[in-house]
Amino acid sequence: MKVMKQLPEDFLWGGAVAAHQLEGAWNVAGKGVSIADVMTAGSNGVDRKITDGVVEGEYYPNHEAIDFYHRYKEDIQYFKEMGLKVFRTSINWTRIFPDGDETEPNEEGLKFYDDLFDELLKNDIEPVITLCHFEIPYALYKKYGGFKNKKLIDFFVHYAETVMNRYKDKVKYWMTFNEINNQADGQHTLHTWTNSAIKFNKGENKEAIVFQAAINELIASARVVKVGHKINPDFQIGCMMAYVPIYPYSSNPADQMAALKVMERRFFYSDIHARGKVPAYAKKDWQRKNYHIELSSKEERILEEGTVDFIGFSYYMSGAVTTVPEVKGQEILDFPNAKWVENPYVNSSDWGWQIDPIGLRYTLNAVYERYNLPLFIVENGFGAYDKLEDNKIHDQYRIEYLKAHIEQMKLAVVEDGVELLGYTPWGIIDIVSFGSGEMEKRYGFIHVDKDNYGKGTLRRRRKDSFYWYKRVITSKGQEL
Ligand code: BGP
Repeated sequence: MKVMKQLPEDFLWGGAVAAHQLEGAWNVAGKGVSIADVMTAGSNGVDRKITDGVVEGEYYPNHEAIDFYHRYKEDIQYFKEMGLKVFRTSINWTRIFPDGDETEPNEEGLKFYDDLFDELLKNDIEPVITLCHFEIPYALYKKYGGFKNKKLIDFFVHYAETVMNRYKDKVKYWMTFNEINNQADGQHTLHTWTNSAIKFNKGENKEAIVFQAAINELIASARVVKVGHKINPDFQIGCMMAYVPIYPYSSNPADQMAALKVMERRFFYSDIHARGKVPAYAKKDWQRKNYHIELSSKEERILEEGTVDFIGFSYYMSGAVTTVPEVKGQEILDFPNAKWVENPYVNSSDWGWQIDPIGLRYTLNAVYERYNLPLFIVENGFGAYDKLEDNKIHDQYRIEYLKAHIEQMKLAVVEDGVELLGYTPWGIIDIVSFGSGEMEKRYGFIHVDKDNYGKGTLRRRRKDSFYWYKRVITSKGQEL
């Protein structure tokens, strides 16, 4: 047996973004409105909100974002200089089908991604594509109530089939729904504005509806896996999960059980994506709560036949839970006896995200053992305030974060035998933050001159992390 001493030669070093967070040009060339286009900024601790259509006088940071739509050629030169092998972005569904339910695609939108992918390939960078990264057409939310409606399955499959056919010789790695599990993750909220775009009716049980939407998305994803493999048998079609390992706060067996149960809420999605079956724990949960989730035997077969080729995931932090009454914490949805608590063994970012590099090795091991499929870290990074000094950004804190995570990633591959396709750190260039809508929560290795209020020249500057990552890639991960 070959013992791997370092990362494989063909390891996919890259960077990740999402269309709506960087492209801007939200209403040009026939593009429709997506839910991301009606989200206001959330600067200064105010949450983002979804408005009923675009309201005059509101500020929507994604409308211009960093204007990648017009500047991608320049940006790709930076990516090339850094040595990226892959670039993960998404296709903005509303550039292709403005309202989501049309039969004929918008040629101008298709042409944009043709040009973008050609430019990447010309510079030896392979595109890695997410089909839906929180960019559902707003019309599908308005007219159909989002993914709780089974009609969206056909719309999504038609969209996916259209772009997979069009780019079949340009894209090999695809992912269906970004962070599909963060809509019902067992934390304190239901993030229904992400991929499911659910419009609730009065009196509806929100949790049941979220599970229904999730099942519909999982069916859509499974159909896309099948369709994609027909279009090009070489396609690698994966899911995309947000993995946050949940540790028991203490060795109290009740804490162990609580952590396991909360984790099931996250695994539910990849259990279906990878194993093709609704897990027993979910069926029991639905039964107990009297939820009627529509899933026909034909659809069950679709789930079985459309399992994914790899597991893509984001990793930023870990969490901890306890049942110990004396320990203070935050309520967890659906788990009245357990609470989220601060883990005393890890530090937090300025946004309270618990920094835990060992958690990445733990996750790689746990997920690989659970599914035995190749893994792909498609997001990891450090959101921080950067300071421009003498035209430079000395972001040593970001380098430290990434270095510590890459070290653990290497251990998972070299020591533990995890099969890992690649690593694409999040927000390779500064973009609009999804959670806050702020520009000043920066992840990039390339700085973009723009502030939380939309002011700035959009000038790009290399940060210290740019030069550092370039060295990491050239040395194949040896020099950190
Ligand atoms: C993930 C999303 C991204 C992204 C990232 C960082 O949840 O897939 O779209 O933005 O997290 O989050 P934030 O921008 O809120 O810091």
